[in-house]
Amino acid sequence: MSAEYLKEHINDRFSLVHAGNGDVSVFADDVIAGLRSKPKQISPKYFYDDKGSELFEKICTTPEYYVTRTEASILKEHSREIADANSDKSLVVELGSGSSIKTRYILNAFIKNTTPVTYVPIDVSQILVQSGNALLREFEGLLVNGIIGEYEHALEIVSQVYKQPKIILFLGSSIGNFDLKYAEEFLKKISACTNKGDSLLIGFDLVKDENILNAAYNDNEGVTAEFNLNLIRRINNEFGVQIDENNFEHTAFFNPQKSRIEMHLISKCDQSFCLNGSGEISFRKNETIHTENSYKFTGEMIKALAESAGLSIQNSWKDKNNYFELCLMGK
Ligand code: AVI
Repeated sequence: MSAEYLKEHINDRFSLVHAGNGDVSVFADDVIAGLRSKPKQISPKYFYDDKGSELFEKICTTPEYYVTRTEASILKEHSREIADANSDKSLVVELGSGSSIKTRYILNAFIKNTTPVTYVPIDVSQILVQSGNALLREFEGLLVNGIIGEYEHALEIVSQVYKQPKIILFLGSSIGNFDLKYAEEFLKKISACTNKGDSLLIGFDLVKDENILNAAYNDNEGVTAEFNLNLIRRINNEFGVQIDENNFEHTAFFNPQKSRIEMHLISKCDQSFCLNGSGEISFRKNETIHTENSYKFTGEMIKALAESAGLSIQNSWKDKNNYFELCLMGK
């Protein structure tokens, strides 16, 4: 493992690697560049500071956000079959593990086939520490080797460190937050990190009734709005400024031409501020910061994506409403 990665030994069954990225200066440069671009935009990866990760977990429990519970129902029903199709593997890597709640179905099924199972959760947030400890209390036959950092760096570490057969999980339709070109590139990166016989289990949120989609990103309790507005709070914290978050409003809507939910922060008034001597950044009333896309997939889109990365779909499962599809891919 290269020296830039700092390994922390938590206990005999739990270690953490800090991939040494995601520093404040990268955030600052990206935010300034994004707010200077036209239209203004900030990458959704910046939602996930500790507060943002907590809010995302809360979104997953809102009645409108069907994504998590639907995928969980598929995992609950098919984890045994997935583990049996991968009975040669005792290494489970997960990109964007968060609280690892849904992953429990998979870990449980793998541990029934073989122990110990090594679980490598990858996340940008410290949430990993808490969720890793909780998993260790629950599963005796588990070792946790977490990686805190961004996906690309973490995949490099996975390639360097782990040579045994593995299954990589990329759940929650997180692939939908990449633009389609980058989704292809990213699948290629995952593919490059796999050997023949390795598997990728990946979730895709499917195109459906627009009302259901729009409600999922505009929950009544306002958790998604708070998640979106947390970006302003993060900018305030990390730049030491005081932009009034009440001057922005959350909006999210399905764009059928692009097959995606778009999330924006709308400026409620003309306003301007400076960030780190960036010069003035100004907003007209109703101008927006585009903060997230969440693509919704068709079977054709999934197939094309897999093919472009040189992966084949070995099996796939949907829920009874056809809201979500979980695909097992391999080389
Ligand atoms: C993480 N990701 C798949 C979520 C989504 O549905 O695109 C993020 C999210 N944004 C608003 N609500 C949930």
